[in-house]
Amino acid sequence: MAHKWWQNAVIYQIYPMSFQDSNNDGIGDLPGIEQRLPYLKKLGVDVLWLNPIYKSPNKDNGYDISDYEQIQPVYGSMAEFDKLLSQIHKHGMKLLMDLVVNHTSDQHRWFQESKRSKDGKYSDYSDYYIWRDPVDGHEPNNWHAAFGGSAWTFVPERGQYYLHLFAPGQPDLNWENPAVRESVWNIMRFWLDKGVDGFRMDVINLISKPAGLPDAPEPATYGLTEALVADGPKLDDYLREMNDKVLSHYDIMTVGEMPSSKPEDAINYTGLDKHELNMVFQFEHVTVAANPDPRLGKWNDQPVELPQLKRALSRWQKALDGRGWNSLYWNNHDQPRAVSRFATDDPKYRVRAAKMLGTTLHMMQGTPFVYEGEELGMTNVHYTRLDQYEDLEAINSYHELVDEQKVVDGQTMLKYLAHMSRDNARTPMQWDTSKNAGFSKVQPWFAVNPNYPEINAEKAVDDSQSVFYHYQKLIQLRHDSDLVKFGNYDEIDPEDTDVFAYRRHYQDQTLLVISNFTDQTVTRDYDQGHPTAKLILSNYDDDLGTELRPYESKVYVFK
Ligand code: TEU
Ligand code: CA
Repeated sequence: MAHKWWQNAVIYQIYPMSFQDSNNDGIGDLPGIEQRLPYLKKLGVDVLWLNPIYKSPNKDNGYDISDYEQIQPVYGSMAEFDKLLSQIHKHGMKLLMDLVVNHTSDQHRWFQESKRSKDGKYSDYSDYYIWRDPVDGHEPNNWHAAFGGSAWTFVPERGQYYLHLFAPGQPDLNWENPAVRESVWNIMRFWLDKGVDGFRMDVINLISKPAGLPDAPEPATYGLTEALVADGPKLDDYLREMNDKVLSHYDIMTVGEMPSSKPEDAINYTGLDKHELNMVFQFEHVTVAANPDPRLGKWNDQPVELPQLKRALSRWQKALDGRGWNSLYWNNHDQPRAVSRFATDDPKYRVRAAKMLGTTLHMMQGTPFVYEGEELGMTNVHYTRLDQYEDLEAINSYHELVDEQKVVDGQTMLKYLAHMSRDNARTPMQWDTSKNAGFSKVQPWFAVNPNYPEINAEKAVDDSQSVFYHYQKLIQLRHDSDLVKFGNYDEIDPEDTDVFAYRRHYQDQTLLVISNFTDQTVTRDYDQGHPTAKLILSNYDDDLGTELRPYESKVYVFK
């Protein structure tokens, strides 16, 4: 099977509103991204993925789109987008846009027309969304929405409920309607014909709903019952149609975000011989420490048990080897900062721990995604008050679980939010030690993490031992090595609670990756003393063989 360009690539995710403000309105923008292209080129990344930059009322920070073919004015004009795209290409990089088509904003003209009448006498958008009559005067089923409350909202003028798996301002599109699919194909062509290099597809495995919209089992977990809604009966058909009608006509890359997907689903949708998507974002390794009380869903402050984390990642490495292609990520705009969550942000160990996490992930098989600031070892903020949060998911969860349902007390919930909230990932990028970390000359839309004087890009680029240069080496290693890109995966001692170690084999070479996830010194002998073993990367500047120091992570090649 000929290799594809995206199997050699490393992707960098930019959260536009928090990346760089160029016109001092406190919000990141497209010219700001353009200013930072030299920094991204220096890091060595190949592709940039921008979170949504389309017109939006911003109820879910752009994941509620009101016009798919207009740039959100605060980010810039379409001309500034075209200039950014051409500059990205001039820098030898590519651009992925974020395709959010499971739902639109309720301010989209389609929804504004759809809600006016049941029989479509005003417009043919009446069945662009999922409308249902009340059942015994109530919601059609017991589904919870991801951001609190019921997944159904009643519209008196239409006399029906509409489905919204996320916020009421995010009505789900009715993908069973071929006109909806044609509208989506046209949106995709609009951006691809401008030269965009592909899409990250938001919750794309939720677009086909389970037949009959059955009730969720009780007790329902907090938030969206993703496992119930995901991977509906027509998903394959829709993805194949998308490929036939659009994707197969362009040399592009696609990654589908698939909450609660399983490896067999991913192989089905991304099989190297299939013609649907290229890879998926799965969630198994970022949901290993769910709260024992299902009523609390993702909200917890449990430390991650290493064997559970290893089991999740190894399962996907083994399952997709030779049959599909993994995306590799620790972080994104929905997840807390990796170094705080999976290792430690204690200043004594933070840099080593961030490098250790980078090595552990980037030496696996798949396409790595680096989230803005991860290459600096940026950390969680450790919020202590509810008024510090901006994300509707955090705020709604607090009010529903503490004030309404009284499932948990306020102090405990604040600890859970501090550990898991998406806000941790959305603080402005930390560029330098100037006011607001060089992100903006005015008060930013969201407070900068107070540790920016110690953690910022300017300091990192001036320090050859920084996390930045470690990520630069990891990216270079991937570009140069077929062993890293295409080797298979063999985990060593899955039950080891302190060390994550694995081998990769390709042709006559073997890679050995050893990571100590603890702040203790441990001893492990995986034959790293073998005469043909050559140390090619480490987060320490010497090698004590079988002795692994706190958060020590090293890579050997065996000829
Ligand atoms: O996230 C989908 C998704 O899985 C999230 O609901 C995730 O489960 C949750 O954020 C974990 O806390 C996508 C986008 O990445 C997210 O930013 C949007 O809010 C969501 O879809 C709706 O578009
Ligand atoms: Ca701005």
